[in-house]
Amino acid sequence: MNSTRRQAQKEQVAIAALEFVRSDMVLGIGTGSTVNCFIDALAASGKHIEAAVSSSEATTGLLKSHGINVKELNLAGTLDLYIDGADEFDPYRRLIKGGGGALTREKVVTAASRKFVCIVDESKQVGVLGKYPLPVEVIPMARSFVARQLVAMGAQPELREGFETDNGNLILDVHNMDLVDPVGVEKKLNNLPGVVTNGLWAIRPAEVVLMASDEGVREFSE
Ligand code: A5P
Repeated sequence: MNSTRRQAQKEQVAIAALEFVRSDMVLGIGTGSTVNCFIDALAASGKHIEAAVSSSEATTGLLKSHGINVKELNLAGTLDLYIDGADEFDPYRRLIKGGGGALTREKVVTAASRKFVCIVDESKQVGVLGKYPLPVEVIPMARSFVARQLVAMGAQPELREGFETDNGNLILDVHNMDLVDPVGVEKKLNNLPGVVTNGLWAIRPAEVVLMASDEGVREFSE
C-alpha cells in the first residue's frame, strides 16, 4: 500500500474512533502516527474531554500543542477508554505494539483502562502475529542476558541502535519469534529478569479493533 493511501486510512480510522469519546472522559491516549491523526481529529472536532492520560513524551507534546489537558495516571484512577494504534493485529484482536518504543507506558495505560479501542489501517491485519519484529524493553545492564535468553527461544534479537525509551531503557527488536501461542510467549517474556515489558498484547487483547480500508472502517469486537 502506498503512503498516501495509508495516510488517508489513518485519518479515516482516527475520525471513526471519535464516536467512542464522551465529553466528560479522562481518556487514555497512545503513541504513533495513527494516534497523532486521532489527536488532530479530536482537536478539530471541537469535542471537549476532561483530560488525557498520555503514553509518551511525544504524545504529551502533541496534546499540549492542541491545548488538551494532560493528567498523570497516578491522579486519574481507572480510565473508561484507551485509544492507541498497533503494528499488527490478529483475528482475536491480539496485538504487537511498540514500534515507536512506547510499549511500557502503553501497556500500563491499557491495563488501567476498561476498554481499549485499537485504530489501524489495513496493512496491520495478519492471520498469525510475528512478521513484525517483537519489541522488548530491557533495562540496560540486562541487555545481553535477555538477548541470550531470546536466542535460546529460537529468535534473533536486534538492539534498536541509538534509541532510549522514555523510561531510560533499551529496546530489543526480536525477529522470528514463534508466536503461535502468543499468551504463553507473553507470560514467558514477562518472567525474564531485566525485561520491563514486551510488545505482545495477548493476555489482554484490544476489546475493539477499528480497521480502515478502501471500503470504509470495519469494527472487530466480541
Ligand atoms: C508505539 O510504541 C506503538 O505501539 C504504536 O502504537 C504502533 O507502533 C503503531 O504506530 P503507527 O500508528 O505509527 O503505525
